[in-house]
Amino acid sequence: MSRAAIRPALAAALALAAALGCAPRAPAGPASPAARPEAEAPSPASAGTVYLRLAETHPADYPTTKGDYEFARLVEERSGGRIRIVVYPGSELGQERAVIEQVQFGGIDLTRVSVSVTASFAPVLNALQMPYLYRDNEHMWKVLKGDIGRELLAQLEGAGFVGLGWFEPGSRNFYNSVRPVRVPEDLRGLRIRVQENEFMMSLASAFGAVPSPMPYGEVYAGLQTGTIDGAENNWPSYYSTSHYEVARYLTLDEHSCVPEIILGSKESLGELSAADQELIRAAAFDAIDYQRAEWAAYEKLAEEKVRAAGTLVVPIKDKGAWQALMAPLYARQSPEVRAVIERVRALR
Ligand code: BDP
Repeated sequence: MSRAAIRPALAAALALAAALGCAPRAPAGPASPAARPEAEAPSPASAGTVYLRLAETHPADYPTTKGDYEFARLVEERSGGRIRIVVYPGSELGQERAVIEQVQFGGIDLTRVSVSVTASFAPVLNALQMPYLYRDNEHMWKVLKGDIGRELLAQLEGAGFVGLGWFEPGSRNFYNSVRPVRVPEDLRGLRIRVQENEFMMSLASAFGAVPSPMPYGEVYAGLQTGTIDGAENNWPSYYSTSHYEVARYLTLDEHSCVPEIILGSKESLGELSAADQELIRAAAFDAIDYQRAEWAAYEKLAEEKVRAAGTLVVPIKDKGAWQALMAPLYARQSPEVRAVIERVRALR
Protein backbone atom coordinates (compact mmCIF):
# COMPACT_ATOMS: atom_id res chain seq x y z
CA MET A 1 0.00 0.00 0.00
CA SER A 2 1.06 3.69 -0.18
CA ARG A 3 0.06 4.01 2.75
CA ALA A 4 0.17 2.23 5.99
CA ALA A 5 3.55 2.64 7.57
CA ILE A 6 5.50 4.46 4.94
CA ARG A 7 9.07 4.60 6.22
CA PRO A 8 9.73 7.51 8.58
CA ALA A 9 12.00 9.56 6.26
CA LEU A 10 9.60 9.23 3.38
CA ALA A 11 6.68 9.91 5.68
CA ALA A 12 8.25 13.15 6.86
CA ALA A 13 8.92 14.23 3.28
CA LEU A 14 5.38 13.35 2.32
CA ALA A 15 3.92 15.32 5.20
CA LEU A 16 6.06 18.34 4.36
CA ALA A 17 5.16 18.14 0.69
CA ALA A 18 1.49 17.76 1.56
CA ALA A 19 1.71 20.82 3.76
CA LEU A 20 3.21 22.70 0.82
CA GLY A 21 0.44 21.44 -1.40
CA CYS A 22 2.69 19.33 -3.61
CA ALA A 23 2.61 15.92 -2.04
CA PRO A 24 4.34 13.34 -4.17
CA ARG A 25 2.61 10.08 -4.92
CA ALA A 26 3.61 7.48 -2.43
CA PRO A 27 5.54 4.67 -4.10
CA ALA A 28 3.23 2.69 -6.30
CA GLY A 29 4.80 -0.58 -5.22
CA PRO A 30 3.49 -4.02 -6.04
CA ALA A 31 0.31 -5.13 -4.36
CA SER A 32 1.80 -7.98 -2.40
CA PRO A 33 2.81 -6.90 1.11
CA ALA A 34 5.85 -9.16 1.08
CA ALA A 35 7.30 -7.35 -1.94
CA ARG A 36 7.01 -3.91 -0.39
CA PRO A 37 9.81 -2.30 1.58
CA GLU A 38 7.43 -1.06 4.26
CA ALA A 39 6.31 -4.65 4.83
CA GLU A 40 9.55 -5.08 6.78
CA ALA A 41 7.77 -3.32 9.61
CA PRO A 42 6.04 -5.75 11.96
CA SER A 43 2.62 -4.15 11.58
CA PRO A 44 1.42 -0.80 10.36
CA ALA A 45 0.04 0.26 13.70
CA SER A 46 3.19 -0.44 15.64
CA ALA A 47 5.61 0.85 13.03
CA GLY A 48 5.03 4.53 13.70
CA THR A 49 2.78 6.86 11.84
CA VAL A 50 0.33 5.34 9.40
CA TYR A 51 -0.35 7.49 6.34
CA LEU A 52 -3.56 7.01 4.41
CA ARG A 53 -4.27 8.69 1.10
CA LEU A 54 -7.73 10.11 0.47
CA ALA A 55 -8.75 10.98 -3.11
CA GLU A 56 -11.18 13.85 -3.65
CA THR A 57 -12.57 15.22 -6.93
CA HIS A 58 -13.34 18.70 -5.70
CA PRO A 59 -10.90 21.56 -5.10
CA ALA A 60 -9.52 22.32 -1.65
CA ASP A 61 -11.98 25.13 -0.87
CA TYR A 62 -15.08 23.08 -1.74
CA PRO A 63 -17.31 22.23 1.27
CA THR A 64 -17.02 18.49 0.74
CA THR A 65 -13.23 18.67 0.64
CA LYS A 66 -13.39 20.67 3.86
CA GLY A 67 -15.37 17.75 5.27
CA ASP A 68 -12.51 15.45 4.24
CA TYR A 69 -10.03 17.67 6.06
CA GLU A 70 -12.20 17.59 9.16
CA PHE A 71 -12.37 13.79 8.96
CA ALA A 72 -8.55 13.75 8.69
CA ARG A 73 -8.21 16.15 11.60
CA LEU A 74 -10.41 14.00 13.84
CA VAL A 75 -8.51 10.84 12.96
CA GLU A 76 -5.17 12.45 13.66
CA GLU A 77 -6.35 13.98 16.93
CA ARG A 78 -8.04 10.84 18.24
CA SER A 79 -5.15 8.59 17.30
CA GLY A 80 -2.67 10.92 18.99
CA GLY A 81 -1.02 11.49 15.61
CA ARG A 82 -0.50 7.78 14.87
CA ILE A 83 -2.84 7.83 11.86
CA ARG A 84 -2.67 10.63 9.32
CA ILE A 85 -4.94 11.04 6.35
CA VAL A 86 -3.42 12.99 3.47
CA VAL A 87 -6.18 14.51 1.33
CA TYR A 88 -5.50 14.82 -2.42
CA PRO A 89 -8.09 17.27 -3.77
CA GLY A 90 -8.84 18.31 -7.34
CA SER A 91 -8.84 14.77 -8.85
CA GLU A 92 -5.09 14.61 -8.32
CA LEU A 93 -5.32 10.85 -7.92
CA GLY A 94 -7.73 10.40 -10.86
CA GLN A 95 -11.39 10.70 -11.82
CA GLU A 96 -13.95 9.02 -9.60
CA ARG A 97 -14.48 5.75 -11.43
CA ALA A 98 -10.75 5.05 -11.69
CA VAL A 99 -10.27 6.05 -8.06
CA ILE A 100 -12.99 3.66 -6.88
CA GLU A 101 -11.35 0.82 -8.79
CA GLN A 102 -8.07 1.59 -7.05
CA VAL A 103 -9.74 1.72 -3.67
CA GLN A 104 -11.22 -1.68 -4.40
CA PHE A 105 -7.81 -3.30 -4.76
CA GLY A 106 -5.97 -1.17 -2.19
CA GLY A 107 -4.05 1.22 -4.46
CA ILE A 108 -5.79 4.17 -2.78
CA ASP A 109 -6.83 3.92 0.87
CA LEU A 110 -9.78 6.30 1.09
CA THR A 111 -11.97 8.42 -1.11
CA ARG A 112 -14.99 10.68 -1.03
CA VAL A 113 -17.10 10.03 -4.09
CA SER A 114 -20.66 10.17 -5.34
CA VAL A 115 -23.06 7.32 -4.61
CA SER A 116 -23.90 7.40 -8.32
CA VAL A 117 -20.51 6.24 -9.48
CA THR A 118 -20.13 3.87 -6.52
CA ALA A 119 -23.42 2.20 -7.43
CA SER A 120 -21.76 0.77 -10.55
CA PHE A 121 -19.69 -1.32 -8.12
CA ALA A 122 -22.43 -1.91 -5.52
CA PRO A 123 -25.85 -1.74 -7.22
CA VAL A 124 -27.85 -1.73 -3.97
CA LEU A 125 -26.73 1.90 -3.57
CA ASN A 126 -29.01 2.84 -6.47
CA ALA A 127 -31.78 2.88 -3.88
CA LEU A 128 -30.30 6.04 -2.36
CA GLN A 129 -30.19 7.97 -5.63
CA MET A 130 -33.77 7.38 -6.76
CA PRO A 131 -35.30 10.60 -8.15
CA TYR A 132 -37.70 12.44 -5.87
CA LEU A 133 -37.14 9.83 -3.15
CA TYR A 134 -36.66 11.91 -0.03
CA ARG A 135 -39.47 14.02 1.39
CA ASP A 136 -36.94 16.63 2.46
CA ASN A 137 -33.38 17.03 3.65
CA GLU A 138 -34.25 15.93 7.17
CA HIS A 139 -35.73 12.70 5.82
CA MET A 140 -32.60 12.00 3.78
CA TRP A 141 -30.38 12.45 6.82
CA LYS A 142 -32.60 10.23 8.93
CA VAL A 143 -32.08 7.54 6.31
CA LEU A 144 -28.32 8.05 5.97
CA LYS A 145 -27.46 8.34 9.66
CA GLY A 146 -29.95 5.69 10.75
CA ASP A 147 -30.20 1.91 10.33
CA ILE A 148 -30.69 1.99 6.56
CA GLY A 149 -27.58 4.07 5.94
CA ARG A 150 -25.48 2.04 8.36
CA GLU A 151 -26.62 -1.28 6.91
CA LEU A 152 -25.81 -0.14 3.38
CA LEU A 153 -22.35 1.00 4.44
CA ALA A 154 -21.77 -2.42 6.02
CA GLN A 155 -22.94 -4.19 2.84
CA LEU A 156 -20.17 -2.53 0.83
CA GLU A 157 -17.68 -5.01 2.32
CA GLY A 158 -18.86 -7.52 -0.19
CA ALA A 159 -17.55 -5.23 -2.96
CA GLY A 160 -14.15 -4.67 -1.33
CA PHE A 161 -14.96 -1.39 0.42
CA VAL A 162 -15.28 -0.19 3.97
CA GLY A 163 -18.29 2.12 3.91
CA LEU A 164 -17.43 4.91 6.34
CA GLY A 165 -19.93 7.74 6.10
CA TRP A 166 -21.98 10.19 4.08
CA PHE A 167 -21.77 13.86 3.15
CA GLU A 168 -24.42 16.35 2.05
CA PRO A 169 -25.07 16.35 -1.72
CA GLY A 170 -27.73 19.04 -2.21
CA SER A 171 -30.25 18.57 -5.05
CA ARG A 172 -29.28 18.03 -8.66
CA ASN A 173 -30.74 20.18 -11.44
CA PHE A 174 -30.47 20.19 -15.23
CA TYR A 175 -28.57 22.95 -17.02
CA ASN A 176 -27.71 23.48 -20.66
CA SER A 177 -26.41 25.91 -23.24
CA VAL A 178 -29.23 25.59 -25.78
CA ARG A 179 -32.55 26.75 -24.34
CA PRO A 180 -34.48 27.33 -21.13
CA VAL A 181 -36.04 24.08 -19.95
CA ARG A 182 -39.46 24.73 -18.39
CA VAL A 183 -41.15 21.35 -18.88
CA PRO A 184 -39.54 17.92 -19.31
CA GLU A 185 -40.34 17.98 -23.06
CA ASP A 186 -37.84 20.83 -23.41
CA LEU A 187 -35.09 18.33 -22.57
CA ARG A 188 -35.98 16.18 -25.56
CA GLY A 189 -32.95 15.58 -27.76
CA LEU A 190 -30.51 17.54 -25.59
CA ARG A 191 -27.23 15.69 -25.05
CA ILE A 192 -26.91 15.71 -21.30
CA ARG A 193 -23.76 14.62 -19.56
CA VAL A 194 -24.37 12.16 -16.73
CA GLN A 195 -22.08 10.44 -14.25
CA GLU A 196 -20.54 7.17 -15.32
CA ASN A 197 -23.36 5.03 -14.07
CA GLU A 198 -26.00 3.05 -15.94
CA PHE A 199 -28.69 4.31 -13.60
CA MET A 200 -28.02 7.97 -14.36
CA MET A 201 -28.16 7.19 -18.07
CA SER A 202 -31.62 5.67 -17.61
CA LEU A 203 -32.68 8.68 -15.58
CA ALA A 204 -31.69 11.15 -18.30
CA SER A 205 -33.36 8.98 -20.96
CA ALA A 206 -36.55 8.79 -18.93
CA PHE A 207 -36.67 12.58 -19.02
CA GLY A 208 -36.27 12.47 -22.81
CA ALA A 209 -32.66 13.64 -22.94
CA VAL A 210 -29.81 11.88 -24.74
CA PRO A 211 -27.48 10.68 -21.96
CA SER A 212 -23.78 11.16 -22.41
CA PRO A 213 -21.70 9.59 -19.61
CA MET A 214 -18.34 11.21 -18.96
CA PRO A 215 -16.01 11.97 -16.06
CA TYR A 216 -16.69 15.15 -14.12
CA GLY A 217 -13.38 16.73 -15.11
CA GLU A 218 -14.26 16.63 -18.81
CA VAL A 219 -17.63 18.34 -18.61
CA TYR A 220 -16.47 21.95 -18.90
CA ALA A 221 -14.61 21.26 -22.15
CA GLY A 222 -17.57 19.20 -23.40
CA LEU A 223 -19.92 22.13 -22.84
CA GLN A 224 -17.52 24.60 -24.33
CA THR A 225 -16.87 22.63 -27.50
CA GLY A 226 -20.50 21.56 -27.86
CA THR A 227 -19.85 17.81 -27.55
CA ILE A 228 -22.63 17.96 -24.99
CA ASP A 229 -25.50 20.42 -24.59
CA GLY A 230 -25.81 20.27 -20.85
CA ALA A 231 -25.35 18.38 -17.62
CA GLU A 232 -26.93 18.18 -14.18
CA ASN A 233 -25.59 18.95 -10.75
CA ASN A 234 -26.11 20.82 -7.49
CA TRP A 235 -25.50 24.56 -6.98
CA PRO A 236 -21.99 24.15 -5.50
CA SER A 237 -20.71 22.02 -8.39
CA TYR A 238 -22.40 24.14 -11.07
CA TYR A 239 -20.61 27.13 -9.60
CA SER A 240 -17.20 25.73 -8.62
CA THR A 241 -16.62 24.12 -12.03
CA SER A 242 -17.67 27.33 -13.84
CA HIS A 243 -20.16 25.29 -15.85
CA TYR A 244 -22.56 28.19 -15.35
CA GLU A 245 -20.34 30.26 -17.63
CA VAL A 246 -20.86 27.93 -20.57
CA ALA A 247 -24.32 26.49 -19.82
CA ARG A 248 -26.46 29.43 -18.83
CA TYR A 249 -29.91 27.85 -18.59
CA LEU A 250 -30.54 26.27 -15.21
CA THR A 251 -33.80 24.51 -14.30
CA LEU A 252 -34.55 23.90 -10.63
CA ASP A 253 -36.27 20.55 -11.13
CA GLU A 254 -34.35 19.04 -8.16
CA HIS A 255 -34.62 15.55 -9.63
CA SER A 256 -32.31 13.83 -7.20
CA CYS A 257 -30.26 14.05 -4.08
CA VAL A 258 -27.34 11.71 -4.63
CA PRO A 259 -25.49 11.28 -1.33
CA GLU A 260 -21.75 11.69 -1.18
CA ILE A 261 -20.02 8.69 0.35
CA ILE A 262 -16.73 8.19 2.16
CA LEU A 263 -15.22 4.88 1.15
CA GLY A 264 -12.26 3.03 2.57
CA SER A 265 -10.34 0.21 0.98
CA LYS A 266 -11.05 -3.10 2.68
CA GLU A 267 -7.65 -4.27 1.49
CA SER A 268 -5.69 -1.46 3.12
CA LEU A 269 -7.81 -0.62 6.17
CA GLY A 270 -7.93 -4.34 6.89
CA GLU A 271 -4.29 -4.08 7.92
CA LEU A 272 -5.19 -1.81 10.84
CA SER A 273 -6.33 -3.03 14.23
CA ALA A 274 -10.07 -3.35 14.84
CA ALA A 275 -9.86 -0.43 17.29
CA ASP A 276 -8.21 1.82 14.70
CA GLN A 277 -10.75 0.83 12.07
CA GLU A 278 -13.48 1.78 14.50
CA LEU A 279 -11.74 5.10 15.25
CA ILE A 280 -11.71 5.90 11.52
CA ARG A 281 -15.33 4.90 11.12
CA ALA A 282 -16.45 7.10 14.01
CA ALA A 283 -14.39 10.06 12.77
CA ALA A 284 -16.00 9.86 9.32
CA PHE A 285 -19.44 9.95 10.88
CA ASP A 286 -18.46 12.74 13.23
CA ALA A 287 -17.26 14.89 10.32
CA ILE A 288 -20.74 14.88 8.74
CA ASP A 289 -22.22 17.82 10.61
CA TYR A 290 -19.18 19.96 9.93
CA GLN A 291 -19.45 19.25 6.20
CA ARG A 292 -23.18 19.98 6.23
CA ALA A 293 -22.61 23.40 7.77
CA GLU A 294 -19.88 24.19 5.23
CA TRP A 295 -22.22 22.99 2.49
CA ALA A 296 -25.07 25.23 3.55
CA ALA A 297 -22.86 28.31 3.49
CA TYR A 298 -21.25 27.48 0.15
CA GLU A 299 -24.55 26.53 -1.48
CA LYS A 300 -25.88 30.00 -0.65
CA LEU A 301 -22.76 31.67 -2.01
CA ALA A 302 -22.87 29.57 -5.19
CA GLU A 303 -26.48 30.50 -5.84
CA GLU A 304 -25.75 34.20 -5.32
CA LYS A 305 -22.74 34.14 -7.65
CA VAL A 306 -24.53 32.18 -10.35
CA ARG A 307 -27.57 34.46 -10.28
CA ALA A 308 -25.39 37.56 -10.28
CA ALA A 309 -23.63 36.27 -13.40
CA GLY A 310 -26.92 36.48 -15.29
CA THR A 311 -27.77 32.77 -15.51
CA LEU A 312 -31.37 32.18 -16.54
CA VAL A 313 -32.81 30.24 -13.61
CA VAL A 314 -36.13 28.49 -14.22
CA PRO A 315 -37.97 27.58 -11.02
CA ILE A 316 -40.29 24.55 -11.13
CA LYS A 317 -43.22 25.02 -8.78
CA ASP A 318 -45.10 21.85 -9.59
CA LYS A 319 -42.80 18.89 -10.09
CA GLY A 320 -45.68 16.47 -10.78
CA ALA A 321 -44.93 16.03 -14.49
CA TRP A 322 -41.23 15.48 -13.74
CA GLN A 323 -41.95 12.90 -11.05
CA ALA A 324 -44.46 11.03 -13.19
CA LEU A 325 -41.78 10.32 -15.79
CA MET A 326 -39.71 8.48 -13.20
CA ALA A 327 -42.24 5.68 -12.60
CA PRO A 328 -40.65 3.30 -15.17
CA LEU A 329 -37.27 3.81 -13.53
CA TYR A 330 -38.71 2.75 -10.17
CA ALA A 331 -40.43 -0.23 -11.79
CA ARG A 332 -37.14 -1.40 -13.31
CA GLN A 333 -35.24 -1.70 -10.03
CA SER A 334 -34.18 -5.05 -8.62
CA PRO A 335 -36.13 -6.55 -5.70
CA GLU A 336 -33.15 -5.75 -3.45
CA VAL A 337 -33.22 -2.06 -4.39
CA ARG A 338 -36.99 -1.90 -4.17
CA ALA A 339 -36.90 -3.32 -0.66
CA VAL A 340 -34.59 -0.48 0.42
CA ILE A 341 -36.79 2.11 -1.33
CA GLU A 342 -39.80 0.81 0.61
CA ARG A 343 -37.93 1.14 3.89
CA VAL A 344 -36.85 4.67 3.00
CA ARG A 345 -40.40 5.67 2.18
CA ALA A 346 -41.77 4.12 5.37
CA LEU A 347 -39.26 5.96 7.55
CA ARG A 348 -40.94 8.85 9.33
C1 BDP B 1 -20.71 16.26 -7.72
C2 BDP B 1 -20.20 15.21 -6.77
C3 BDP B 1 -19.00 14.52 -7.36
C4 BDP B 1 -19.33 13.98 -8.71
C5 BDP B 1 -19.91 15.06 -9.58
C6 BDP B 1 -20.32 14.52 -10.95
O1 BDP B 1 -19.82 15.80 -5.55
O2 BDP B 1 -18.58 13.50 -6.50
O3 BDP B 1 -18.21 13.55 -9.32
O4 BDP B 1 -21.02 15.66 -8.97
O5 BDP B 1 -21.35 14.90 -11.47
O6 BDP B 1 -21.86 16.86 -7.19
O7 BDP B 1 -19.58 13.70 -11.51
